[in-house]
Amino acid sequence: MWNRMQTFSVGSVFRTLMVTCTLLVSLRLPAEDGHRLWLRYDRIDDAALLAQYRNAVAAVVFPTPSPTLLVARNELLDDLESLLSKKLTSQTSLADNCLLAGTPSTSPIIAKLLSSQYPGLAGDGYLLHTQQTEGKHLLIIAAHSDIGVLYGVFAFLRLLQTHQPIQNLSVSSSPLTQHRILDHWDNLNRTVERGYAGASIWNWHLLPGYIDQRYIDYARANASIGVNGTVVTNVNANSLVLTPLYLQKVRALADVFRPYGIRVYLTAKFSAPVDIGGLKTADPLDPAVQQWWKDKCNEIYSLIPDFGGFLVKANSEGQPGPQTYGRTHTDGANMFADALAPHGGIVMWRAFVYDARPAATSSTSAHDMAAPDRFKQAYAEFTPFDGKFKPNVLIQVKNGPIDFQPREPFSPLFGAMSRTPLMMEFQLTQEYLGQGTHLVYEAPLFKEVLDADTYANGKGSTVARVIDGSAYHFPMRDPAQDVRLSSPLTGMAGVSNIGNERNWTNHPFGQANWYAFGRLAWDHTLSAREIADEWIRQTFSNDAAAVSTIEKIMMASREAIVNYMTPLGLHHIMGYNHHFGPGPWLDNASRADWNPVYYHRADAYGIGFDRTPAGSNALAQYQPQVRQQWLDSNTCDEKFLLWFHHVSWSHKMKDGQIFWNELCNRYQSGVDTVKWMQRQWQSLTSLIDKERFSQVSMFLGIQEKEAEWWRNACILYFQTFSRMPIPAGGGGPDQTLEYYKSLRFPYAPGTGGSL
Ligand code: GCV
Repeated sequence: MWNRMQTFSVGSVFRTLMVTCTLLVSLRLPAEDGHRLWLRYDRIDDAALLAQYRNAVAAVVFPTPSPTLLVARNELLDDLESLLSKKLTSQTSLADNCLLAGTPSTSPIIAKLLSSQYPGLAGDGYLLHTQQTEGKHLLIIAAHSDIGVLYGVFAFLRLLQTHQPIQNLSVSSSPLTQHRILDHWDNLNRTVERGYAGASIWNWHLLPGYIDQRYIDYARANASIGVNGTVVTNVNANSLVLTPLYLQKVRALADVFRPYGIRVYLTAKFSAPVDIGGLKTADPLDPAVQQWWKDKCNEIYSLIPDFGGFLVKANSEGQPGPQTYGRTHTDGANMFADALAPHGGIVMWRAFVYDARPAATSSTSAHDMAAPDRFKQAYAEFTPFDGKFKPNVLIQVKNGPIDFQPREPFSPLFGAMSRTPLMMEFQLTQEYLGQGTHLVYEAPLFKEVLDADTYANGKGSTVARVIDGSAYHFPMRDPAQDVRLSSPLTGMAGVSNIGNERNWTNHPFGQANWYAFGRLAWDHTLSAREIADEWIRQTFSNDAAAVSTIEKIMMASREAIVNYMTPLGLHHIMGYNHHFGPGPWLDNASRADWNPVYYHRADAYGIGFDRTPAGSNALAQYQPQVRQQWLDSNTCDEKFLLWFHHVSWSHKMKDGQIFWNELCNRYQSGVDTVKWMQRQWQSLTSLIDKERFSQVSMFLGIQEKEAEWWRNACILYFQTFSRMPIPAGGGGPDQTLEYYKSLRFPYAPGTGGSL
């Protein structure tokens, strides 16, 4: 060692010093690699506003008798320091222009304020309020619970980051759903099913000894948008996670997340008593099996006292379940419910079930167009059990009847289970929405579903009100009043789009979908545009041109992808298995309802799946008012046309065009919108940091090529049936149909090696 050190020359020491200094300097520069998400808290760049904010927060009083309040206070002080370039510490006595934060138990002023002026604020809701007390101007962040205070801190910081006035505040906000959960489809080997942002962020091999800083960053980001639960493992489950070795790892994550109000949930593989418990059966009515799950829950709660519960995919796509033993979904779900109930845990039982029979023994052959309509199966499986689930069971329903397509009508289950709490399942990861590279802002999709009227309990029974419980259980809720009545379970889940990429989601705009999910799970009355506006201001810039241009791009993006992939109600016509790219011609999957041809049904007459009484009659699963609005192909909202009708190629569309021309034009307009998005983005060169600007530019280039690919492949294929010319005006396909059919992607991401 000594000899080696002796060989250092003065020159090399100098060079080392230079490199170290350069590194230190560059580490201090605000890196825009996207890791900071919407939590950037850069110094307010408007001098007048900065002065105003500095005056408004001259002092802070923030007692911290709990880990959560400590996290909240540190968050507030650190972020104020960087936003205002002003160091504040928490003091004990009030001063003029003082920010006072806490709960009724930490401050008598807050106790009085909540009881006198905000009696309706409940649960984890928060309050931002200004008032004069003993001649002092106070800015109060308050809540009944500690986690509510943390939510309030983030809401206050959001006001500053988005340049809002804070002089006269009277804002109160309570979550409209209780369980706001990210579902990770992450495997224990760190692959992520349908993940396009690298490997899983959970480094199971190094847990519990090594706590990656990202776990803390993750918890903080989720808390900032109100997410309060995480299912850390894939619904295509692995029993191993329930073994003592792995439970220690799960415990370590739970310990990190706890101060941020985030509970950990696990996916439970139905066969676990056999896989790891040494039992011969997993029959939910077998007393030994029931006892095994009770013991397992006792073990889990002894390690993780606030464990959230289980998410279960049963009898779907090869997963075992109660039907494996001749039992029902209620038998299965209620068995878990009984084991979890003494500890306050919940069961999220998925309704994504479309024929439990394994493909090999299925009666539905690959070419069988008369095979049962997959659209109808979840309803058929679950409605007979309405009202029969234990009170700590939520049925988790995907937003549409098939599978997270660019556009789906809402799942009929939302209008058909009045005695069962239903939990929304959205997919943030873009399995069917351009995967890792397409800019698609999903809030318009989420809102379209949430705002759809199920008519389940009269007009106004929107999907959102079914989810938040108000459609059946409470009088119509006035969002302006913060009244939260006692309710059955409510919840919303988003299938995570997070991986170990430095910027979390690979595409910088994927972050917006994570953000929008959290904000809507908290308050589904927010509009997609409002959410985009606040996300852009926090993530990119408050510059007016930047905000308005990015907002326009985002708001146009979802309709664009519908148009260049699946316009006018087309669905499920993508590549087999990896779901990448177009594959409308595919017809050789092992079961009929995995084939695109089964869904579009193109023939010499026309195209589309007839779900009217003349066809599969899936429409009968909706309430009469909903059914009526989609029943007639001449009046059906054209965005759902092929979901419900087999229309002729010359069907007259509302704008007077024949269907074939409209279809081609829609494909072209999707491509045109992507080109427009590119031009808009290019106009932002000087307003966006170089790294993210060029990243998004490159992704938009890929998106343009793939949009053209979708258009070309689909139009050429459908033309073999319509036998009509492609209308003028659109770019023409530059390859043959055979070329598009020949493309193969054996290493497309997201299959996790498990498909
Ligand atoms: C986790 C679709 C996806 C599967 C996914 C499944 C589900 O079929 O392609 O990868 O499995 O939905 O939601 O369970």
